[in-house]
Amino acid sequence: MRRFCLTLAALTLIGCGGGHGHSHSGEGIEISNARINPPLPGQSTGVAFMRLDNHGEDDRLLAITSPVSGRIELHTHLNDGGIMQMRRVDGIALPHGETVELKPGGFHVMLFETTATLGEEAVLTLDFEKAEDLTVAAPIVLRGETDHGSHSKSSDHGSSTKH
Ligand SMILES: [Cu+2]
Repeated sequence: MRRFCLTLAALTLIGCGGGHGHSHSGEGIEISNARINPPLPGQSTGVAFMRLDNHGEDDRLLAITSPVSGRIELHTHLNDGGIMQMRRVDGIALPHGETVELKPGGFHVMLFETTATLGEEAVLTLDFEKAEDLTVAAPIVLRGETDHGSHSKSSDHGSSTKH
């Protein structure tokens, strides 16, 4: 590919993107292991986790929406003098080529007044600063359970699984 780029550059006087081998947002962001923990008994707030692999350019996860919650916030955990505190964040940085894990004790997704029901699935729609929105069907499982099934992979067609 290198020789082709040099030839093309010589012929047309345009570069080949600086030689980083980066492509643009086409390779995109991959979501895996998305899952939702339903509220504990007597509570109404659920929490979602997932893994994000950014194969595209530097980006940010800005927001998440879902039919099972009218208000979803992105949170992180901070260790404040030995006490773990949750803080809302405006977004989660997704650097090019890196994996960001939303997991217990770190970044997580809070679903307020959620109707998420154990054993069902809910669609999460992720809004990014640059990349196109992605939807993922997340199984609703008890805390500690994970789902390694292929159906939790990100897909533009995932929303068809939700009634
Ligand atoms: Cu939180």
